[in-house]
Amino acid sequence: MVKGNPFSKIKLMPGSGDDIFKIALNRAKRMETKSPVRWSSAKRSITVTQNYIKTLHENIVKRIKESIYSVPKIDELDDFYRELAYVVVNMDDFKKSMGKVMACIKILDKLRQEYLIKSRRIVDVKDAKKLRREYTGRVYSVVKSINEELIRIREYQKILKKLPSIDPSLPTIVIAGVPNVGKSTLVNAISSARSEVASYPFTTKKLTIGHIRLEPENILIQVIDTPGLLDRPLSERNKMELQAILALKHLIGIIVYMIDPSETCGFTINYQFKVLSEISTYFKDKEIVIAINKIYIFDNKGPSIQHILKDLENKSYQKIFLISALKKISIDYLKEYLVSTIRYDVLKSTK
Ligand SMILES: Nc1nc2c(ncn2[C@@H]2O[C@H](COP(=O)(O)OP(=O)(O)OP(=O)(O)O)[C@@H](O)[C@H]2O)c(=O)[nH]1
Ligand SMILES: [Mg+2]
Repeated sequence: MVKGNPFSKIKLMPGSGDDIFKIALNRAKRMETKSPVRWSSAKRSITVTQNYIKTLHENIVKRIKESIYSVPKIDELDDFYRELAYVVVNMDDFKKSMGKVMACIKILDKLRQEYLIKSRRIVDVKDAKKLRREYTGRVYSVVKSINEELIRIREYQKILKKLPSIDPSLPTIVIAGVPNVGKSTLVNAISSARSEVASYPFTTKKLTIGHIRLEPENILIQVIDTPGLLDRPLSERNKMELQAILALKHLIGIIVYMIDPSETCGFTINYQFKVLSEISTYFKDKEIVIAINKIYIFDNKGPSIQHILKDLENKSYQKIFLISALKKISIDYLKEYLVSTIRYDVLKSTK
């Protein structure tokens, strides 16, 4: 099974402390009417009050704990998601907020205990009502005191839930290149057509994710493109964007950098070389394969293919493929190379 975003199953914290309190209070109030009429007034008042205390407590605490426990332990996650989580969320603040909320749960537990004991001394209905009112007031003020934290936790949870669904345990081919160069078309051409779409932090563009299954070893390879990420010079990025992009290091098996020699993508060859050279610098230890795309519409207006090839050779890029992602020209060669390289790496590492 392909793993995805570990935060996707987070159960969001309710919108505010008031929301949690109101629902719990309604449930507790319903308990006020439930008690056998045969009992004496004092016994009935005690039972009603104890049920009220337990119900109010349980409905608040359960809802909050459920949400907090549904957040995976950040520091136990794989490098990719841990790093991304640290970039998109102020982790100190998040942890502090959760800590404060859990401390308040302890106070609520104590209050429950205290009022259950007090309730044993109830003598009549009036007494019982007074105690319930007092308990309710104290619970409300505790919940109110963590309102800001609850709201903040919910905001952070929402951000984490939105992280892309990528499986960091799979060998991954990352397709890079300037906008419109043909990245998504290539993902679809070399991997399962059933591509998923996910959003990555700091870009409004959607990533395409596909898979290739290798037989007979049953190795699954993930192929993703990088619109809004590896599509312009990294030196123009702010620190947070750069960190989010560099988190990709934890995934990458091979980078395929696509070049559009026809320049119909709207970017000159010079610019495309600039982006390539920055990716090469930032991802120094990764293999970069060059895919010169859209070859059949090349019309000699820009630099010739020979010229581009010479330039790439001078820059020591060795694996270069001339392809068309759209017309599926030489896609098999490119795919075969990528797949056999990854197969070799995987088999070598499991030996
Ligand atoms: N003529 C020609 N057009 C192609 C080829 N490959 C892709 N295209 C076209 O180029 C355009 C952009 O392709 P996409 O795959 O969307 O490019 P992209 O790199 O994913 O673009 P962004 O996601 O915006 O960064 C589309 O109209 C494709 O049909 C090709 O080999 N030849
Ligand atoms: Mg695309």
